[in-house]
Amino acid sequence: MLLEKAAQFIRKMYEETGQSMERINHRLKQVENEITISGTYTHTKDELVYGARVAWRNSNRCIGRLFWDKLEVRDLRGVKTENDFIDSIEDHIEYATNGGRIKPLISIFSNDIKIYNEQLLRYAGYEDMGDPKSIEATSLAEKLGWIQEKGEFNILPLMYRLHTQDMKYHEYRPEIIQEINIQHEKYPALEKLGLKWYAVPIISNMDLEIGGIKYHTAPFNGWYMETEIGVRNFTDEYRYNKLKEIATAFKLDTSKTSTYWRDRALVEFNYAVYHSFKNAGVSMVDHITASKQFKQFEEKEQKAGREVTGKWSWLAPPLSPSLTYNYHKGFNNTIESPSLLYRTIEKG
Ligand code: HEM
Ligand code: NRG
Repeated sequence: MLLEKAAQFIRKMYEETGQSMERINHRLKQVENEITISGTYTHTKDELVYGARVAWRNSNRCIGRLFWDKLEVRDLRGVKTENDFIDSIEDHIEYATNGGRIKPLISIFSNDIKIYNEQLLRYAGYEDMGDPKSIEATSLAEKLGWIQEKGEFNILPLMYRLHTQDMKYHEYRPEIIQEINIQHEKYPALEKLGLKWYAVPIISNMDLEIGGIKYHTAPFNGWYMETEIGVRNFTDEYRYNKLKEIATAFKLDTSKTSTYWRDRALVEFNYAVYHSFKNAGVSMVDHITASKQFKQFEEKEQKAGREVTGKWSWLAPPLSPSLTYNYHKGFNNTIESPSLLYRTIEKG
C-alpha cells in the first residue's frame, strides 16, 4: 500500500517536472528497496518541496491556490531539541509575516514533535470573553500552567510535546506578532470597539500527506481573505458575535430586520477590515479579487492538463457570493494526493 502510494507520487512528480524515465526508474527502485528494508522511506528535499506545493494545489477548500508553486518550504525534519524547535517556530512567524508582505510558507518537522494549537496564533477563549473557538485550547494551556488575566485578545501560547518529554507551553516573544486594529475612516466609533486581529493565519493542526507519508507537524500559512475575519470571526454568533455593536458604531437602525442593518453593517465592516490591513501594510485579499484569482488558477491548471478539484461550500465566499465566479459553477470534491488533511492521530 505504501509502496503503491509512494510510486504514484514519484511518477507524478518526476513526470510533471520533466525528468527522464531513467531517473524515475532509478528513484522508484531506491524507494522500493528502502521500504522493503525499513517499512518506510525518506523524501528527498526536492520531493518534500514539490509534495508540499502540490498539497496546496490540491486543497479543495482553498480559494488562494493560484500561488501554489510559490509556496516556500522549510525542511525542518532534522530539528531535535526543544530550543531549536521553538526558535524554528518563532522564525516561521517572523519570516512569514515579513514586515507585512506575507509570504506563503510551510515548515515541516518530524513526527517526534507535536503541536496542539489549531493555529500558531489564536486568541484565547473564556465562557464570557475572547474567541469561543479557543475555549478548549485555553483550558489546556491553563492546565499546562499558563496564567493570564482574562481578555478579549490574549494570544495563546505554543503548546507542544517532544517525544521524550511531557507537554509544555511557550509564550511567543511579543515583538514577532503583528496585530491590526480595525478602524473605518468615516466611523471613528468603530475603532472604539477595540477590535483587532493578527496578521497571519498559520494552520498547525493538519496533516501533510505526500506519497503515503503523513507529516503531522507542518504548520503553513498564506494571507487572509477579508471575509474570514469580517464575516466569520467577528460576526458568527458562536465566535466574537459583534455584529450588533458594529452596526451601532455605523449608526444603523437595529430595531428591526427590515432596515437591512445586518447586511449593511457586514459590507461596511468588511471594507473596514480590508483597509485596516492595507493601511497597516499587511497583505490581504478581498473576496472578489480572490475569486478572480481562483478563475486564473483554473485556467492555468486546464492548460497544464489537470483537473481542478474543489468544495463549493468553501470556495463560494460568505459575502455577496453570487457576485463571484465560483458561486455559479459546480466543483468535483475528490481528494487528490498529496494533500492537507484533518489530523488523524490521537492527542496525547
Ligand atoms: C482554506 C484563502 C494560502 C491551504 C482557505 C480558506 C480561504 C483561504 C479563504 C477558507 C477558510 C475558511 O473558510 O475558514 C487563502 C489565501 C491564501 C491561502 C488568500 C494566500 C496565499 C494557503 C496556503 C495553504 C493553504 C499557503 C497550504 C500550503 C488551505 C487549506 C484550507 C484552506 C488546507 C482548508 C482549511 C480547513 O479545512 O480548515 N484558504 N489560502 N492555503 N487553505 Fe488557503
Ligand atoms: N478561517 C481561518 C483561517 C483558515 C485558513 N485561511 C487562510 N489560510 N487564509 C481564520 O483564522 O479566520 N492560509 O493559509 O492563508
